Amino acid sequence: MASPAIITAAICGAETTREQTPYLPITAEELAAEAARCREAGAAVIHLHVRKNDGTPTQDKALFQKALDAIRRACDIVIQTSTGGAVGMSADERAQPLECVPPPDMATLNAGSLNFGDDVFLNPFSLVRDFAKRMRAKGIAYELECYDVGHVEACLRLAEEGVISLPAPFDFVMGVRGGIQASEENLRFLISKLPSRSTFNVAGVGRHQLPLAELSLKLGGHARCGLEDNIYLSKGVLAKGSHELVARVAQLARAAGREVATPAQAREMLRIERRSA
Ligand code: KMH
Ligand code: ZN
Repeated sequence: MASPAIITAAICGAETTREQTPYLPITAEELAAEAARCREAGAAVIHLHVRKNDGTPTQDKALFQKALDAIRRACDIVIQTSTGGAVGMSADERAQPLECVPPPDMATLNAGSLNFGDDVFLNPFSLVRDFAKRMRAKGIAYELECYDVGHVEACLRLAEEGVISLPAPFDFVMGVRGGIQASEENLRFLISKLPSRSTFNVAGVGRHQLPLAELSLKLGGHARCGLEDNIYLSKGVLAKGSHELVARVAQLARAAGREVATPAQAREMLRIERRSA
């Protein structure tokens, strides 16, 4: 019997703009309302970025604190803060959400560098070691973000060094221009590299989001969806928020014979303590 499927809603991101979609949440209140709609639709985890009021991506601690507090008031969803931020940000800038009180349940740990469209997303080993140490000190669970197969292999080396411990939850981000592309063959290859008893989530970029979510759910993995990675529900039809994509992925999970995980089930599976607001 396959485990319940954890749906992660990436509701904001750093790259999607209001010009591309009017449904992008920006303020703490908008993020909290969207998080609650996603929870209602079947999401157990929110992958969280924040923006300044003008839409500029930021990793500002005070804005993360406001968003975390508002989401916690709105629902019981697991909150995974980004430590990736936007390309070009410094390590200290990116690490700010880890300083919030109480800390987020979870955070991303980006496992390696890559060309990111026309930019470069830098994650040298020194940064990964530093971020893993900061998360461990605060009791924050990590999801290992892998944009290519070498990043999965890098995680195995980091585990040998004692920087991370295995098994761990991996997230295969597929379809970034510069990373591994979104195909069944590539997903099966990534899964073949996964250390034993580790779990995988799949974040397909753009039009690959829903097909890759469906495939991941059939192969026993979890799925991430939302406006950070894809703004369309179907060809030419904007999703009126990440919750519409979550509802679709929840249908796909049930069709694949998977129960949709509640936040409480996700906390147990991801070994996360419930923190009070
Ligand atoms: N915005 C991307 C450059 C994360 O959240 O940890 C990185 C990102 C990854 O979104
Ligand atoms: Zn992100």
